[in-house]
Amino acid sequence: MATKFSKETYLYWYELMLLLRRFEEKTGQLYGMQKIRGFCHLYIGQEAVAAGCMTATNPDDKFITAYRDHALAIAKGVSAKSCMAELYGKATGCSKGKGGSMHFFGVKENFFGGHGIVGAQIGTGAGLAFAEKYRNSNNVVLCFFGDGAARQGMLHETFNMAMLWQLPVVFICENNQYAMGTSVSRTSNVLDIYKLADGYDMPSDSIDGMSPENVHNGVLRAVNRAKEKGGPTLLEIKTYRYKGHSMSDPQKYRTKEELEEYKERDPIEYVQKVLVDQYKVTEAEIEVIIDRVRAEVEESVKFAEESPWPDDSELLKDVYMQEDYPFIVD
Ligand SMILES: Cc1ncc(C[n+]2csc(CCOP(=O)(O)OP(=O)(O)O)c2C)c(N)n1
Ligand SMILES: [Mg+2]
Repeated sequence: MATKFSKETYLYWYELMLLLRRFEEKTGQLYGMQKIRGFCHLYIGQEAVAAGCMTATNPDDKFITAYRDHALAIAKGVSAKSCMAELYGKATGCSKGKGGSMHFFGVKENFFGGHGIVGAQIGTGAGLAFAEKYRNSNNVVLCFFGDGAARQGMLHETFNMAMLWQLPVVFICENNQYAMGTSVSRTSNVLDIYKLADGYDMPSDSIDGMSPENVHNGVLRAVNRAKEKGGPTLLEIKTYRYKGHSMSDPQKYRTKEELEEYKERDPIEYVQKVLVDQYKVTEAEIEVIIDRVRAEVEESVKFAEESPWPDDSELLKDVYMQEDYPFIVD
């Protein structure tokens, strides 16, 4: 039976998803103005995944994802200001302006990136979970990757070890149906990605990613399993991105009708409707939230604009190659 969620939960989901959407829309605009450069992948359409994952986890639980990372970083509590500054390449960015769009990071917030190599974070995510188990903590790692990344060899080696060692990790495949322009059916005969878990006797589930309730319920089941020493779970969360893969994508691989079909199930509009129809939230109350989100995004841009560029002396800091790096010998 579906759990009934409180008004507070819907309000939280609404404000979070709206912030993620508005932040990404602003990012798209600023990219067009060349304030933001380089690679940039927007999360618009996938917000219900972030929302459901947040209410199903604790702040101490760790998230790790691929390059489509702005929204999950913000959801985890990395400030919109430091994220926008990172997009600008400024010193106040969450990766000191040296990571850019694909490499957001927030140690304090338990957000472990932001990874540009497709599938690489699957192994790293299991490594984080190994550390949690080794330290005897009760924390869980949510390891996100795309449908394209699910075809990488890294996934199979990681699933094997994660099951062998019963690591506290939830593998979340955000199946938005395309890897750049390549549809799921062009990459494998196995269209149900959750079935990849079967080869390792790993529990798995398929979840409707346009519904924050379904995401919450499915992720919570998997998180509880991990916390009760039941090991990993693979969740295939079916979602959709409204924008192109990155900033220049003619999107010839999909029809307008397909896009419109998903937009009709937009999670933000849906949650707003629940708030208004079921919880009698007034239009004025909704406006207050919209204004608060607008102000937060505007402040983030102001902060990024006014922040300094990284100093030249920063160039070799926090990277592997340092003069005093002890393992490098001639
Ligand atoms: C190892 C590797 N191969 C190829 C690429 C180029 N590349 C960047 S994104 C991408 C598609 C990945 O799609 P998916 O995993 O579905 O994630 P989505 O972009 O849909 O979030 C590819 C092939 C890369 N970054 N790394
Ligand atoms: Mg994809």
